[in-house]
Amino acid sequence: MSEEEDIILSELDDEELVQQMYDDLYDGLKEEIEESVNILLSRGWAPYKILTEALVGGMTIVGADFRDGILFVPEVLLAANAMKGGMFILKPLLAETGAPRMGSMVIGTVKGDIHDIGKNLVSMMMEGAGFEVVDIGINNPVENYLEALEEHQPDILGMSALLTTTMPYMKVVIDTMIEQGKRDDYIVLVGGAPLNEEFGKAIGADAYCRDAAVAVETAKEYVARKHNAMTA
Ligand code: B12
Repeated sequence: MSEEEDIILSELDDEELVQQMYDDLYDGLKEEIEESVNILLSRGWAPYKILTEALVGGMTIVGADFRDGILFVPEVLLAANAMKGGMFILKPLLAETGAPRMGSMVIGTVKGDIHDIGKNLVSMMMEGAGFEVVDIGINNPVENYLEALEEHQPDILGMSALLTTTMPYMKVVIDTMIEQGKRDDYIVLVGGAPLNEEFGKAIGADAYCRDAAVAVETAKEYVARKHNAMTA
């Protein structure tokens, strides 16, 4: 038996446990991640703190080693799966804040792109803040976005892209909305690691959001502005 297997997670202090979670996420150990999330919850950690400090923190390390060619797709898939296990536990807790209904959002990852962790995180945080979220998943061509907008009539359209090769597709969606005279019916928020504010502006989005917390703040601000404009 290796030393690793001897570790009893509940005996670690908070700091050691978070470090262990970084290792477990790196190694794609879903059950261990789930157990650690539950331990931190039982110690009174807020769901949002667990999400950002333990899970997103761990994923940042995975991301760096993937970039540097130390980790490869199969390992990163396992890490992503472990992360999702943790997120699954936190999701209902984040949504339980009893926040008043703020508005609605359709969100999806663009065509050619299958990254969904960031999008899922944004969905969870938006739901937690009182938004109704319709998640249309990954690899969405423009038709999917338009159909979902037509069907759900949300306040906000959110698009996610994690690849430099797929991010330009957001412009295809926005341009199609312009062609159809629908662009101004929605607040368009975009996000994903390779984007920045300049890109958001250049493609005609209302705002680029660096992370899920900023997404919530930005969404609240724009929805309030929209409602004020409607009642003015
Ligand atoms: C996990 C991962 C994968 C997993 C995805 C699993 C899944 N279910 O999502 C797998 C292994 C499948 C994968 C595959 C690939 N990946 Co990948 N992947 C990553 C990794 C390591 C982490 C991404 C992640 O989940 N981050 C954590 C989340 C929480 O952060 P986030 O996504 O940025 O989201 C936050 C914000 O951006 C923002 N946000 C995100 N979306 C939205 C949307 C809205 C509306 C708003 C408001 C905000 C917002 O809020 C989020 C929460 O705070 C990144 C590295 C990185 N640094 O990003 C590479 C990375 C994105 N992948 C990369 C590559 C190259 C690939 C592959 C092409 C590899 C290959 N050779 O096959 C494939 C492409 C598959 C495809 N067609 O999409 C490159 C992209 C390089 C580039 N410049 O384009 C990266 C940057 C790694 C690297 N440096 O090389 N990948």
